[in-house]
Amino acid sequence: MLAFFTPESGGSPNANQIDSLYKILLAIALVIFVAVMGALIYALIRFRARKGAVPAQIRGNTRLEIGWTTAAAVILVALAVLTFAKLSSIENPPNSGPEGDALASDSGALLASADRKLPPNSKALDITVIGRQYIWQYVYPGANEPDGLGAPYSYQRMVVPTNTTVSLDIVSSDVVHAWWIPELGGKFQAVPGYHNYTWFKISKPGVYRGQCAFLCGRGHARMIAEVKAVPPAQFDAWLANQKQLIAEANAAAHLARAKLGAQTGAGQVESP
Ligand SMILES: [Cu+2]
Repeated sequence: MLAFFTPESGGSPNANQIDSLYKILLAIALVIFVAVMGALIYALIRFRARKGAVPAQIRGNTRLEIGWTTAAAVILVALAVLTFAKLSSIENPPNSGPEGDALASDSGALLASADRKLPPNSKALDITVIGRQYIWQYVYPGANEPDGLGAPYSYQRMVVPTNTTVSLDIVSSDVVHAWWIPELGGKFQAVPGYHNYTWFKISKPGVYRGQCAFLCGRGHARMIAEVKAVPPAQFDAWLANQKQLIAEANAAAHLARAKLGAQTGAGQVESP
């Protein structure tokens, strides 16, 4: 029941921290709500209008006013302290587990950016998330050409290893989209010409679902996203297979292009 009123969590430590912070604030707010409403209802009933009765005419109460101003300020300060105490574990990723560390690469120097938060040992699996009308593309490390081409990628479903800190670089190739897998943490916009960063670290294998959370056009509702966490060994096998499938598809496209060129006599069709 409580889960219905609070953020989704359970997939990644940052999502769990957001959830617990929300629950603490909710509890404090509930206590205040019940106290204020209780006092109001009590006053309504206890001092309701009666025939001939003249209500007490009270003009100000310095002690009471100082009291409620101070109490409100103390509550605000407490909430701020609590939020800042939790903030670091929401923004800063932890290190990968031992098996995940093998898959993470040292991205400290390569990806130096004030906005991108890296784990203490600066090793993470870096995945670029590209929003486009109307599908998500995920580009993995492993480009085999200097221009960055040849990197393995996937669409819609992102496969990641468990116990590995995954660092996301979120971009867009057309309009504004928003990346959001609720159980893995907060929502981040994919804005053309701009980079947004977030991270997650999944401990148990499973599928975590979400979808584009920013109206991006007529196909927006179909722009779903999925993160599938698998044990590191299985991830390695998936990535190798993905590379092979892409290479095969590229070879087939080359062949088809050459054939088409020969048929139409357009021998000057450029190969990419
Ligand atoms: Cu959208």
